[in-house]
Amino acid sequence: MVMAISMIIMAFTLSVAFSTRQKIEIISELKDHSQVRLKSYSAFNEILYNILISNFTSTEIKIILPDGKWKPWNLYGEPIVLNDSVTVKLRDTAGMISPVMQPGYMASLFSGTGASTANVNSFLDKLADWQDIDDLKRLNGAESWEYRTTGYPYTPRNFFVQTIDEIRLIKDFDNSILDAVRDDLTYWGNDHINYLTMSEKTLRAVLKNDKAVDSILKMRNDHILTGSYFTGLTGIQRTDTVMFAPSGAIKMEITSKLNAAVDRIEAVIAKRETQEGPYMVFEWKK
Ligand SMILES: [Ca+2]
Repeated sequence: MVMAISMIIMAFTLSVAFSTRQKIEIISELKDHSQVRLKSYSAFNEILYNILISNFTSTEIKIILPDGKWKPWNLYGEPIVLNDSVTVKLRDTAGMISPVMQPGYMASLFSGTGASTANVNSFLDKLADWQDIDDLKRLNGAESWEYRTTGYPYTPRNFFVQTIDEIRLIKDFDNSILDAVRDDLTYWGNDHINYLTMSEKTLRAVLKNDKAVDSILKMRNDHILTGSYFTGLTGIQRTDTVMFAPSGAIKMEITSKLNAAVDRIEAVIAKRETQEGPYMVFEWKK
């Protein structure tokens, strides 16, 4: 009898201890989650502040430190370690490729993934048909008839794509091609491009000159890359659409981690004053 009672008491004590331990684990996990969220938002504010008050070089933001010295934050997507738990990637959107403004460069990026020339050309025709207002099919294109007769539940928009991922809706499109270059595409197309803030992948795809790209990357790493050096290496001159300066529309990707908790913010911020405030938020993804 005594034995049975002490067994019951032991089982009860064990179960209380187990559920308490579980509760403590859940509470500490929740605490981690709210802390990483806080860290992401605080990083967002710090970056926004720095974008608004700092000077831009051709490839970087110069962050002024309290002692008057400065440190560079690159605008071509190399990870920047903000503190123990937060890493940030900043991209000048002028160094990214827009499917609306630079479809040819997007095709070069696609070719860089190993897509065949025939596939890329066929995609370009279909993209053009998707966006042009008429219903006249290009050589390798597709208009409403081609979509309807092959079982697609929709037809082309006949207007510019509204997001990058809308490209996935284009007839016969291979999603893995877009996945491979998604980070280098932007919807916030600029009227000018800045080669100096392109990623290595984009530079190799659009310049098709590995030797020049190697020199560009080396100079950029040494913080000495300028427009004139770039022109010297590639022959590409500054024009109305080619500028060797960031656009002021900056994409930021913030990742905060604490133990198993992860929080991400992705946003495109433009350094552009309106009546409502000193900046604009073009895109916000949490
Ligand atoms: Ca069309």
